[in-house]
Amino acid sequence: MTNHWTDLQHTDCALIIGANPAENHPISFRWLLKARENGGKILSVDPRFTRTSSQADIYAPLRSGTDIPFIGGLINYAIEHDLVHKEYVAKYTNASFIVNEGFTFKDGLFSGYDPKTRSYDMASWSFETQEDGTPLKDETLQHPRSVFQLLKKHYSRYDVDSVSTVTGTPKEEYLKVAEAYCATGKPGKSGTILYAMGTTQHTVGTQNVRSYAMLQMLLGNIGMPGGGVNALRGESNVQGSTDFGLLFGDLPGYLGAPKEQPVHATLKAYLEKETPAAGYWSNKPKFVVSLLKAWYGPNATKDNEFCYQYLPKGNKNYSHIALFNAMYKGELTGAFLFGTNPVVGGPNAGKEKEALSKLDWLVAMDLWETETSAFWQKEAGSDPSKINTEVFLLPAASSYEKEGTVSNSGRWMQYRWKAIEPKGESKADMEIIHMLMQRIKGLYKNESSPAAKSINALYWNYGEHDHPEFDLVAREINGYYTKTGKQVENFGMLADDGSTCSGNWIYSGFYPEEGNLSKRRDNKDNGMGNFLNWSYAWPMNRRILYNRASADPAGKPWNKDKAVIWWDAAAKKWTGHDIPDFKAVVAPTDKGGMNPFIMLKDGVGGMYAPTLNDGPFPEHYEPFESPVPNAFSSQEYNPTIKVWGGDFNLKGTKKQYPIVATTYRVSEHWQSGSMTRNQEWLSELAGHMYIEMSEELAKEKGIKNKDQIIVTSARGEVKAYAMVTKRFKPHMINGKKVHQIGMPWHFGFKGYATGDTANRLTPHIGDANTMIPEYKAFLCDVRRAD
Ligand SMILES: Nc1nc2c(c(=O)[nH]1)N[C@H]1C(S)=C(S)[C@@H](COP(=O)(O)OP(=O)(O)OC[C@H]3O[C@@H](n4cnc5c(=O)[nH]c(N)nc54)[C@H](O)[C@@H]3O)O[C@H]1N2
Ligand SMILES: Nc1nc2c(c(=O)[nH]1)N[C@H]1C(S)=C(S)[C@@H](COP(=O)(O)OP(=O)(O)OC[C@H]3O[C@@H](n4cnc5c(=O)[nH]c(N)nc54)[C@H](O)[C@@H]3O)O[C@H]1N2
Ligand SMILES: [Mo]
Repeated sequence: MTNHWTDLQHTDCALIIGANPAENHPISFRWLLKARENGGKILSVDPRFTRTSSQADIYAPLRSGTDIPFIGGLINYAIEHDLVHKEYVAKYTNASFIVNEGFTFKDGLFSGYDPKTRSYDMASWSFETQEDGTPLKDETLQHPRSVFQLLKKHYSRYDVDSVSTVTGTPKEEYLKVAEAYCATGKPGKSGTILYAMGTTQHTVGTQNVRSYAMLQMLLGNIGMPGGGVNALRGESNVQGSTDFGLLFGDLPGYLGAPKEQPVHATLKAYLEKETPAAGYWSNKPKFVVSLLKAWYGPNATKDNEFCYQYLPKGNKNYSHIALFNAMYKGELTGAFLFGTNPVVGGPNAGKEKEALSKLDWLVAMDLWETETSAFWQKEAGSDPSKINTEVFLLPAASSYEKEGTVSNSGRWMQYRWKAIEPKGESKADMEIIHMLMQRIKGLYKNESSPAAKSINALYWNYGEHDHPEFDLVAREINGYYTKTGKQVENFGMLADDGSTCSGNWIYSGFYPEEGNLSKRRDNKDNGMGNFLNWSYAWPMNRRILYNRASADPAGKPWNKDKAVIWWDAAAKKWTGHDIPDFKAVVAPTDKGGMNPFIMLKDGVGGMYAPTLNDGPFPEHYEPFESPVPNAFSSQEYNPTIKVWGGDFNLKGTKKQYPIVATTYRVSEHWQSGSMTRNQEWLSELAGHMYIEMSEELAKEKGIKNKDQIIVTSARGEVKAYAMVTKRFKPHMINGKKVHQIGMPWHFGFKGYATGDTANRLTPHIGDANTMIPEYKAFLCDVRRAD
């Protein structure tokens, strides 16, 4: 989230698209309902009428996989109706930048496309530059090659009629959303966009999010209280885990992992290649060297490149989809699963289960025996006599049985005290890893192979025995001065000469000498719902990112009732209810004083993003499997997604599978269900796998409510109960009726509430930038079971 939960109360309009927070993020509604008490509106855009929709002022349905036309249409509407916040756009975004002549867009393709590699050469997407290397600008936004004019042209194709025939959203509903939301373009008004998996789990997931960011910038909504682009994060600590490098291409703190290539061959070369000349990332060497010092301690010296060579430098794609493809081909020997259940949660789960049987060994750390650690059992439909995988199950302690921190969607890092002792032999994950590492170090102690060297160099100083000290890890994450051992104040103090260490620069500041700030619980409101002494928010305890943009170029809030920070001319500093984006003494007239987007090289928001794999502007492509041709171009699906062939990747045709399907969550269950289907009372509340469908489709197929039905896709089939409901309605797409069904993905064969796994149906295909699977839009067919 650019903003945070309590901040939602300040919104004039909440556009909830691709999320169902009433069920999946219920606390949000406490603040959304408060916003409504203050006159704010709630909009819900979802293929099905959800519990969120039931609380909304306006509900608009859309066909799964058509968010870009939906938002592209709003961008067009805002421009056409002159609702754009012009000063904000001209000053705080790259809309004024001039794009090179070589940039073109034709029939769904941007310039530089190579069909053989299914990728772009991005050279022609760059900006024209002035002599000093900075982009050429036209702040009147009139230049035909200014980002603004190119954007206007691009989205002029997304007029209301075209949009409505592709999305299936009735025109009347669409216009209601457009009018309500685009009204937030008025200076001083703020609208928030709340999104989650309905947005991201698509082959165009990243561009879906981009389209939200662009709309928000056009309307001047980023940096404002009650504004922003707000990802409602999923698992309790998924924000923390991405911050700490869980994504395969990242080291902690979003530092890109080095690759096996000449430009990354040495630390010096890596830093030269990866450090931009301007913007906050120009400090990257300080963060990288401090990270290496945290990991390798005194063994990391200037002379040995701070142990840089011990970092793995992989060139492969290590995403979930790629790993399971490799496993299926027999390229992996073993796997460690730390709290994950892919036999229920993975795309094309039937095949992922098969892939597990190609392993020699599998270690699962979990609270329960799950469908995954039991994949070889008869109950799973497997023949144990034919499976050679040796499975180890290490019992893990639950979140209540250990201490640690959890970072919520609003970036608040909150410490949690241990409530009870772990049951039986179960142990905290950190303890398991610590014990493993002690043993591994013992085994390699006297060896000198390259692998042994890197293990021996690792500075594992978290306690001598089998019990690691949480506090030592926490202190190292913040970082300290290597000479004195004193905690650094924040990441501003980190250095690239080995005199500081920090396990994750973005969190540096949470644990200064005075103590662990994630333990703070002072609920005094510092104004505008920013509780600055409650826990710690990264970066620098800042609660609203890009908050500089809540004030006009001179530093005066766009709206005095929505003031977050402002320039106090007499005191010569920024002041207010939050921590400003840059040093408080940088005046609006100083260099950088008008640049709210400090992480970006140019200091302004990227209305145009010449760095994404699938293009600088979001463009509509149909999902990998779609019931209709693409009405906007002859590119059927995203031309830059990686399509692995083979039987892991079967693709259904619209002839055989004419119905759109989507998957989602319910309040009563959590994820793959291990946590909830093992609880009797929750199992009782939602005990069976079911499929939601419209009355119209049920009638066509001769299906009645509660009938047993079979849903098939190119990957497999599931049996379930029919839930015939008014929540789904057929979409009218280009004058043709298209049906959509939906189903929860929580079920499996373990626990009390069992049922067929929805993911037997889903495709093994992912987004062009992140590889997140396309769980939200695929094709299927439905019939009665008898
Ligand atoms: N009770 C409960 N709460 C949870 C979870 C849980 O399992 N149970 N899981 C947690 C996790 S890990 C996550 S990631 C979050 C996920 O939170 P959400 O994203 O809210 O979860 P979903 O229910 O998967 O999807 C949200 C909505 O997207 C809609 N949708 C489907 N296709 C599209 C589309 O193409 N466009 C649009 N605009 N909408 C579409 C679905 O109908 C659904 O209502 O929830 C978290 N909270
Ligand atoms: N079709 C479809 N599939 C989806 C999605 C969808 O919307 N549709 N959503 C996707 C999303 S957003 C997500 S996040 C993934 C989730 O996929 P998974 O992460 O595989 O699913 P979870 O059920 O959250 O698995 C967590 C496991 O961790 C265990 N666990 C809980 N606490 C601890 C702990 O402290 N330590 C350890 N070691 N284990 C613990 C639980 O018992 C459980 O078995 O699923 C994805 N799959
Ligand atoms: Mo998630």
